[in-house]
Amino acid sequence: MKAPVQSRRQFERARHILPGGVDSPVRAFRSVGGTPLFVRRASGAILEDVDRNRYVDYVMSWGPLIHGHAPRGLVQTIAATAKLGTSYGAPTELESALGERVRDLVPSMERVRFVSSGTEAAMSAVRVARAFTRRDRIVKFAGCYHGHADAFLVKAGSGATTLGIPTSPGVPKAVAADTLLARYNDLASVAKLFAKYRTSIAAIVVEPIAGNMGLVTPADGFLEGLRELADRYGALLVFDEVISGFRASAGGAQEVFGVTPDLTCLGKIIGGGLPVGAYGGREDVMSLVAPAGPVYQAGTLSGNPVAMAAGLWALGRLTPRLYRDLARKGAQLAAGFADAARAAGVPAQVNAFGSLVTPFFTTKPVRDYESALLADADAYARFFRGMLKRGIYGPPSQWEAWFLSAAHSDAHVDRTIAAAHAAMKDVARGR
Ligand code: KE4
Repeated sequence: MKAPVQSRRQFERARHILPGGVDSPVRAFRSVGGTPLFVRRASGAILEDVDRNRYVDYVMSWGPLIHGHAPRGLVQTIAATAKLGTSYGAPTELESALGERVRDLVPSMERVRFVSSGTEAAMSAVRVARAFTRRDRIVKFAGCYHGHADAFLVKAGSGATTLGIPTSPGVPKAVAADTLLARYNDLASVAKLFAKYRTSIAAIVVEPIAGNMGLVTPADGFLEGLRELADRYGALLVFDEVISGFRASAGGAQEVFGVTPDLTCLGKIIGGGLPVGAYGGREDVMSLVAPAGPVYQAGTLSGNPVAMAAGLWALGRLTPRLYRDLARKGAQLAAGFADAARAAGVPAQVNAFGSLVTPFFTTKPVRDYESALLADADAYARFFRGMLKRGIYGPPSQWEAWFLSAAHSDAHVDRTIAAAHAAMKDVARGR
């Protein structure tokens, strides 16, 4: 790998206009050290930085690129659609087509509203849940991340945890007070909140497969238990499937685990790499959303035609073979990380689900935020740097997931595992 000379230069320039030199905090390499790599281009599984270094990429734009970077057909679709116009602020049939495709894949989404990010999807879903139930409180889980809307920046995962600000300044106390915190995979912690707040809770909001404290999968019965508690107290169950949607399976985590939420939030894959989020669910709930109902939510670029076309391309290629291959390669990568850690005598727990993997540098199983926070972030940083210098670009944070795509070949995975054996030795040596 060549020294990041150009990245350093571009980062220096960026810091004079962009807070922290980036447009999203987790990109800043704060917890792994070194200069964030500025990207020149990417194709398939390969990312090239401005110093012409090439890496096997496992950030993959944090999840949207299940088909890899810039597949030819996707680029052609985007170009062809853009030639007709890039945005109208008026309805197009592309929105209905993508909405119908989403409902085919996720039948609980009887009605869908497109927005431009996962944050917008989650904040809007909570607003309509509050309106439908006429209640204000919500339950979220420590370590889960649902975007940066005020209500969610309480013990939030992802970049908020990475930067050590899980509860953000600027969130009014009154807002935070309506956000009740439970422990992931701990139904008793949720039951306790309902016992206390009973019918003042509008919704339980949960990542059915958690990706923002690093990867944590739901314990047996956890999601079913949330469904039962929501029903018992008349609250809505909101699945934030921004990561797991179309990734855990074509129908998301709700299809895998057979638990049906009242509302679902989507993002990432749904836009094929362009800015799309969506929320939707029961028709009686979504009928409250303006202009059908009184719950206001709007967006200049919501349902953008180019983004809709990209989403249709991406959701049109979610074949059983794709998920079989992703699961095989994900399992291979997870086993490779575990073998490499064992061989180097480095304590590690590797969590995996399909094409999502997180190596936690800790001796104890990671099943919630508390156990995730026990992971050694410095050891992860050494692993990250060891992989980077060997041409593997992983997420620059212990509390994120590694994402595979259809473009990751067996050779890419083998190369990654070989690099992991060397990088784990760096970790062991404390380098
Ligand atoms: P966006 O607003 O970033 O599109 O989506 C927010 C969001 C909502 N829900 C879940 C489960 C999410 O994972 C996210 C965003 N994920 C992070 C990565 N873990 C985005 C990366 C970033 O913040 O730069």
